[in-house]
Amino acid sequence: MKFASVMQLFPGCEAEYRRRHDELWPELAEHLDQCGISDYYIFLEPDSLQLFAIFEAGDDFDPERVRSHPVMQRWWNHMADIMETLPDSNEPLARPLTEMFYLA
Ligand code: RM4
Repeated sequence: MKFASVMQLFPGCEAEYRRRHDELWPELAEHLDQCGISDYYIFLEPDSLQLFAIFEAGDDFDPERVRSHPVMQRWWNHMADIMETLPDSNEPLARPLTEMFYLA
């Protein structure tokens, strides 16, 4: 199934956000893969700077497994200066999206 959410980038950080993802740490890619995540896209809406993320994962997908790994924590610390995070941590604020339509 697909999992979609919206995150918020800070103004002027578009190029830096792309650069960091172009250099995604191999150990983070490995962790996401081991959590069953594939076909992971992030799109930017350039006016609002909203980041639309969507990926594929199995029905047994466990977000807590993604969240709790040290490499995920390190990546979120690394990204926290350029995107909106939760009040008490560096985890990005990711608002889940509801599927409204699908056409195969
Ligand atoms: C994003 C954000 C997400 C992460 C991706 C790889 O900017 O940190 O949580 O899954 O990077």
